[in-house]
Amino acid sequence: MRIIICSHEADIDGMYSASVALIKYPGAHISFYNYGLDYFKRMFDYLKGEAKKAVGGLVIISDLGINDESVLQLCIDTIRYLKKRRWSIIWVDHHPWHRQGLASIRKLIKLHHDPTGKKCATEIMYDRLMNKSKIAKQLKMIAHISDFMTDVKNHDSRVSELIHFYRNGSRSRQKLESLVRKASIGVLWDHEMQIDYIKFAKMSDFQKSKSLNTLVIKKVNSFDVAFVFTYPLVQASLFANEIFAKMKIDLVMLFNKEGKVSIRRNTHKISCNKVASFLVEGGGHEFASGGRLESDPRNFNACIKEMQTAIKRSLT
Ligand SMILES: [Mn+2]
Repeated sequence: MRIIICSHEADIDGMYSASVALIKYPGAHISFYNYGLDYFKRMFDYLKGEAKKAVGGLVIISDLGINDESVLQLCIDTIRYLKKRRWSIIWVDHHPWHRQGLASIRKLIKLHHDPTGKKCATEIMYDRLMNKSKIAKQLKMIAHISDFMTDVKNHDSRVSELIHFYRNGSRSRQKLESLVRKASIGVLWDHEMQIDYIKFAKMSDFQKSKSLNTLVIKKVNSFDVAFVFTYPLVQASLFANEIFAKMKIDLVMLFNKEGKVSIRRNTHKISCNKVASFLVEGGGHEFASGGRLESDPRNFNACIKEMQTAIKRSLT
């Protein structure tokens, strides 16, 4: 039987939740996606294509959620087609979902959704699929720390950085898949990753210092907010933590040349998710979220103004 794992390319949780699924189904095929209509379309087209080729199969979708109307119908059509071709679907996620979407999809498939903000996708995958495996247990603990940024001091961020590097480099798919496969057999780091990491570290240190030069601090209501332009190899969450460690900032908004925004907070008084909801395609969690800018990313002042407005609107 053909088994396909579709997971989120974004971070450790996306990778390790796929690894946990792979422990259960070692022969599975793996592919990675992200938020946005294009990615979901690509995923659903791929799945339909596979179901067309063969009757009977299993799809595991992980760490991705239906958060907008435009993907919902596509998703329902795909699920109906898969079921007609006698494929089963297991869907594991912890993101906030579009409400009707959640209700209608829940009726159709096995959906393990935990929106409490207490568990990451790898933990849900572990609970539901693989709670006897010691490797899976280790992976879910690492993913939790990385997702919720608890216990940061004991957290080895190199894997997160490497994922970021792979996503932005050549042979991206193969590199990510190899990381997932290695993790599924308990190899969390090896010589190949070490070589890649050294390459990455040199380039990203340079880009981090260039990014820091663009940092602007503004008062928004009573909060100190940092706005910073980030170069491609700068990983948003880790860089935000470095900024929080260096300066007294409540919120940081990072944006890149594609106009993509990442929002991270250092106070519980601001909801990142709410700020994001005032951006284009905004979404995410209370403590970490993202979206896109309408302004031209080359126009820093316009970008900062747009982000300031989003924060202000989130605070009323
Ligand atoms: Mn996740």
